[in-house]
Amino acid sequence: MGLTTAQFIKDYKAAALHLFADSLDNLSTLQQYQALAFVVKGYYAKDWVQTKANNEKHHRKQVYYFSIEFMPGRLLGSNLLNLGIKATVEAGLERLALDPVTLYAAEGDPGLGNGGLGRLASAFLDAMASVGMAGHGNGIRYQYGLFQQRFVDGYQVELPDDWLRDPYVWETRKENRAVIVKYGGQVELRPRANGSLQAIYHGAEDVLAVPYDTAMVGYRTGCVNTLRLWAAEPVPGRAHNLAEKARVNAITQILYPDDSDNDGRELRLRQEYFFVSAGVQSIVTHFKRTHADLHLLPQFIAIHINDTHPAMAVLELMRILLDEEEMTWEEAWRLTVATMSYTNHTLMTEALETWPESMFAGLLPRLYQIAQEIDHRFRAAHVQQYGELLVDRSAPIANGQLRMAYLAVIGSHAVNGVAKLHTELLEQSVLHDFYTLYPARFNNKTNGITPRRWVQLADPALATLIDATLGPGWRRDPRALQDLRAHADDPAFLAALNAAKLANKGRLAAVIQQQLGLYVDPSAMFDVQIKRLHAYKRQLLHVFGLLDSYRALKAGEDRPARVHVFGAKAAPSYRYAKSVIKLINAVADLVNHDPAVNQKLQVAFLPNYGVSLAEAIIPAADVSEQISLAGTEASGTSNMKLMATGAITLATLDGANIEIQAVAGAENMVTFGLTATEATRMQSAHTYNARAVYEADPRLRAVVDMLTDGSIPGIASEGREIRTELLDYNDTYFVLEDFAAYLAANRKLDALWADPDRWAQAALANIAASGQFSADFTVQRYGREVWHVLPEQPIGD
Ligand code: 26Q
Repeated sequence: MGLTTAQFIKDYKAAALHLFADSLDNLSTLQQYQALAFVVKGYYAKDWVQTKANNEKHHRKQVYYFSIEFMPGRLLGSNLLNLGIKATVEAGLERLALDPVTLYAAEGDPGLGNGGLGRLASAFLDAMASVGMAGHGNGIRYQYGLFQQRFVDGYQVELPDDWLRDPYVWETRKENRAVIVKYGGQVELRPRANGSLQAIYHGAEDVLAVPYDTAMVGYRTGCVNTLRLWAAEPVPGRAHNLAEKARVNAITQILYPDDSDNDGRELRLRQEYFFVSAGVQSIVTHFKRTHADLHLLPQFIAIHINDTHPAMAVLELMRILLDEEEMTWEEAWRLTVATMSYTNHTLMTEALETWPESMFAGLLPRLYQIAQEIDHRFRAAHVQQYGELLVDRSAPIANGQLRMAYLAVIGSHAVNGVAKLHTELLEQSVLHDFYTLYPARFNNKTNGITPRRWVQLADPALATLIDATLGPGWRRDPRALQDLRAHADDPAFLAALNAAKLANKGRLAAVIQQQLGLYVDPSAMFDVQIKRLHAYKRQLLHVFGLLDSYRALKAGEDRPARVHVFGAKAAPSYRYAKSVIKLINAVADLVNHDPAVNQKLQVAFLPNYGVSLAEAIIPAADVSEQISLAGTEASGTSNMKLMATGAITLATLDGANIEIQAVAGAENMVTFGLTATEATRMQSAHTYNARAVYEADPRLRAVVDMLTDGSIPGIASEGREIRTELLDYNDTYFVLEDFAAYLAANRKLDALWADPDRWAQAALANIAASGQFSADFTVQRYGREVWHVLPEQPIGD
């Protein structure tokens, strides 16, 4: 947009006056930020209206991405970038003697998700707008986001994330678009004249769903899509006592942390139905206003189910088509399957959602009837050909449970995993029966990230260097980064690359100093592992590696200086994960205070890892630890972000690591450890003996023994618990088995580090190859192959 600095200053001053009846310099930083956001909202408002009008006028197919989590990150910087006015606005701020970085930092970071899945959903919204695709988000406006993490005495303490305490300036409440969601009661089915059944509800509980819309601004496309988040409120004008009000408000009060325990499951079910019902209702209502014939639904609407949490969209759309639109089952089913698609994000069987039939039937009686009918028809359709056994194994209702992943597969025309290996494993294991039944539905869609946030916004030093080298074309099409390879032998370029990284490390060092009171040397190797704390992700292996270094340094061996940077939240009820957090903090205490090693080895565990902290850490990483047991991490996305800013990946052959290796080159990455096939074989043949591995390797014995021999103060019970998991429960995730290979891989990194030019070349190869993982391409593949909103292209583009 053609904004001048002078015009911006005028607009900004006017906003300050209008919103706060004062001049800019009298406002608090928060108010200055709010006024700025208000101005920016004004700059895209017309495009937002226009995008909606165009979509309607041209009857463009709309994609609705249903996700129980979204993690958009701060929006001010990305909106400015995407509108193409960042430099203009920053120049204006400078003239007003305001610091842009301070203003950006005043924005809250909506943590409406746990991790990868929620961040992916937001990356896709950014990407869809940036490729000009009509794609919107549908989710929950949680009053409290994921807990804020503090460390007290090295233990994780959770504080509520009251992110709405300051008004969220980007959202708009759409009271006139509210819908009613019904729970419980009884359903009476009364035959209609045409032979169909009319569903009449008695004693249902009505809840008002109020949408809050936030604009998703495309990168210089003029396309502005919508993230619609629903809040639960009592229906106005009806008598509600305090207890009833509290029950209603509870529906959208809290985000569930990724917990495997069974507490509060019914509330979670209410949440899922809440945003699914509200979303499907509003889609159908709007569709009927703009299209003559509901039978055209799949031609103009795609609904995507992000993991199983919104899987009951299948049932809800069936309910509306059957009960409200009076369609026959066959018609309704055909339209539903053609409209829905589903992404699976996990192979862990314990993470596959199931609901007890009794709970489901009590809360959602009509949906339960529909699920039963789907179950009957599924069994009837396939029993002849495949036999009782296979059909019972894969039916959506069995053993008193509704199996949401199976329902999602049966009710969708397309099903995908999130990396090649993950999709293959889905086809071979968890969803194998369905792969037999519906092979054509299965497809892979490797995840992606948005280089706009992770490179352009978070790593201006690198972005400036790339501009100077290639010109700005990579900003729109990051595949152009491949051209950086031509500079692999240019010493000046390699030196500049190292200098940019060093500057970023200096900035992170300041954050570490400020947060932890720890001085770290920016010239040391920054070795980063940032992700949820989970046994399968094996932060423990990383700790063992650094304990081995601690011992080696104490014994007088020389190693390049390393700073181990961790960021990780543990689910509040996940005991083992919390013990590993305590362990990391205790090890940090030990090594950081030991003058015999702390010139060479330091540990910085930054609390409250989330999108904003990731923006500070990622550009400063030299090493990206992606060390999950092969076959357990569906894809990973921090692996992609870290490679994009030039970190060298230290990885197992898991998830998208395999694809990173393929594009970056095996010589530019260090891999180690069991393959997925080897791990599975050892598991099923029961050939793994963790204790024998421990006994056989003196280095391993030494670090495992440190858990319990008092050499790490303050972890008596945690150390024992972890040791028990490893030696008595046979080390579920093969930490001990992969230990020796992990050490060897680390020595390879040390050798590479000793040659800064060679290191810079490897970093360069990663940056150059990272463009492939832009979510822009991922959503285009979904658009062509799953949602059918883009023209088909030959496979293999
Ligand atoms: C389940 C039950 C009750 C409450 C919460 C949950 C819950 C919440 C969140 C279960 C799982 C999640 C999130 C899962 C997730 O983030 N998975 C990650 O998805 C990424 C995007 O596809 C992948 O890159 C990661 O490999 C995968 O772990």
